[in-house]
Amino acid sequence: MQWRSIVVGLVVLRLSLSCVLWLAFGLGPNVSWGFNFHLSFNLHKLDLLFREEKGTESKDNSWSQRIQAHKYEETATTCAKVEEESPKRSYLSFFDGNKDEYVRRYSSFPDTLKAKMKGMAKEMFYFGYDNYMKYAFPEDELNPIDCEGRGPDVLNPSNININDVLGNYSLTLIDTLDTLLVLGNVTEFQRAVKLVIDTVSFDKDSTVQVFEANIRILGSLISAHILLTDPKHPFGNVGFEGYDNELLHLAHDLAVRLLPAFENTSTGIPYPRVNLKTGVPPDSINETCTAGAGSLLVEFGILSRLIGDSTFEWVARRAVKALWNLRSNETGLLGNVVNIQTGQWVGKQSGLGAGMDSFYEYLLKSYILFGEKEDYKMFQAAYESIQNHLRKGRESCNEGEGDPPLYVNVNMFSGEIMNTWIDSLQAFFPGLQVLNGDVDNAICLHAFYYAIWKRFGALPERYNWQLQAPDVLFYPLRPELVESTYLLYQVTTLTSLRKMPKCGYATLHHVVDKSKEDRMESFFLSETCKYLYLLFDEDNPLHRSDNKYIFTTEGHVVPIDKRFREKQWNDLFPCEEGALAERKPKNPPLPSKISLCHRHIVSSFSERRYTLPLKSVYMRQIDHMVGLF
Ligand code: DMJ
Repeated sequence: MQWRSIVVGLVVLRLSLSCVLWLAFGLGPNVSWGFNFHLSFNLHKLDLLFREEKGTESKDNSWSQRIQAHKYEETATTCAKVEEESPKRSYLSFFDGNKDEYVRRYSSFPDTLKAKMKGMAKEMFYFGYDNYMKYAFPEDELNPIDCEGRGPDVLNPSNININDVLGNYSLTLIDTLDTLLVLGNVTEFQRAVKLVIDTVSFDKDSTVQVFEANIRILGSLISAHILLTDPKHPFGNVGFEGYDNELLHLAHDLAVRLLPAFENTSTGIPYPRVNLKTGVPPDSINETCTAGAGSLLVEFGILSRLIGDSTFEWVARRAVKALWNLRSNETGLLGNVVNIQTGQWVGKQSGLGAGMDSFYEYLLKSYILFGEKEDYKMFQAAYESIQNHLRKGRESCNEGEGDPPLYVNVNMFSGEIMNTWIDSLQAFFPGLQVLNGDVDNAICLHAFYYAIWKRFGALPERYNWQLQAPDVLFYPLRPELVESTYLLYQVTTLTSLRKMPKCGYATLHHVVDKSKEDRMESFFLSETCKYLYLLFDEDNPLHRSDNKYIFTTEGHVVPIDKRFREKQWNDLFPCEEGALAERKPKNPPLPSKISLCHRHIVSSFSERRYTLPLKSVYMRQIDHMVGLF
């Protein structure tokens, strides 16, 4: 609708002028992307200012202090208590005499800089991609320090860190296909597609994780196939003569090879791994994580609807439903590891990061894509349990007193806090909150992760919020923070990605001493670079209001298309009881608050009177809380 576009346009304009880059410029002392910003940021001075202004000390009633006092006494640090600022201080004006460092730092983002960032994101992608093609293809990954290819670790089958992901199927090339289109490189996209068609086979003696093969390979193949054949031609006419649905056939072939994971399981929850030639290995464990088993529906569902065979969607849905039925009656929460035969929870930790993240993500994204109301009901119930049991801190992100909101890891049955770390995978959650229309909570959680980024110039795999220190130190170039940033329609820079050895970008082994590992995971090109580029490419076809797309959990672009909302079969779930067996209306509307990947901003944003998405005082509090000053 016209009026809607105008409102959205105005909101976006306002954001880009005034709210925007509390992210981009807040790079802290560790980071710079090859150039210096004029704004100097004297943390010591700011700290003094903060102390003077606030009287600084926290009250005893904060949840984090209670934990510190009772359980983890080795930590002396406290979370600063924030009092309400007077309106005069709260609604800092853009023109308010440069008194506030945060406003000065984050309130503008020149077009020239944006263009420069866009160019750098592109360069970064091509440095990794070209070198992968030069030194590593047809192997799965590039070792960016030795400039060599890497395939499965055949000498050590128990090396699941590598073997879960690398299947001897040119992983990086496949995972990267749609990023080439997002960057506007149709020629290379077509060349890459032809290479995949000509060289890739899944008839391999590789034992891979079902989840990883699904999100990185299957998801990319169907995304590239859809974009190739999309009659709307969002990226121009990218199809080529002679294309005969080969990518779809490859996707189907792979999915068939994954199906044994869903057999001989008494719960319907799949085995975690399959051998692409022989099926489930005889010595397979009976345990899987919730995200691994419950995040297959987007790719499997699209495949089913593309080829008119309900099998794939059916097994994926059955797994989701089985997991869902095992949630705690008390808290409504799920654990992170489950036995697929007994349905017993082996891991009772409930959080938003590793082992659980994309389970929640796919409940909502499945609904957005397929319009099955049951998916949305599950998502809403899960979200409510998360807010009730995982979320700590003050009630409102941008108002009131107390610690900033934070999502902790709790016991799924009792709701008690199990540890004091959060992981870097959880940084995706603000993006999901945006899709769910909960922008306020998204802002605070994003700000927390961003503060950690500022401190280390990367996200440590695990950060201990009580000790204000990383628990697990590596950073494998993950996309989650930039993904959320993109979905918050902000612009940022992930400056520390300048970990450029000889021929690619290397995993940071240690976020403090910045030592590196010789590995560049495929999601760096498929997700991290893609989201970075999109942040700065305002004119990208994906941002046109007539184009509605969603990103899979691996960042693959999929159109929200009527044809995915129309089933070609009558009884999708003949064996399911209850809600999943219900006949659904054909095209239920999207929830009104959902913001898809083109630039729709929830309207309450435009009503705000302050210039930054998060008041300076709260940003300062978060920075203080992660030990930035
Ligand atoms: C990606 O492979 C996907 O985003 C997945 O859902 C979990 N995270 C990794 C990258 O960190």
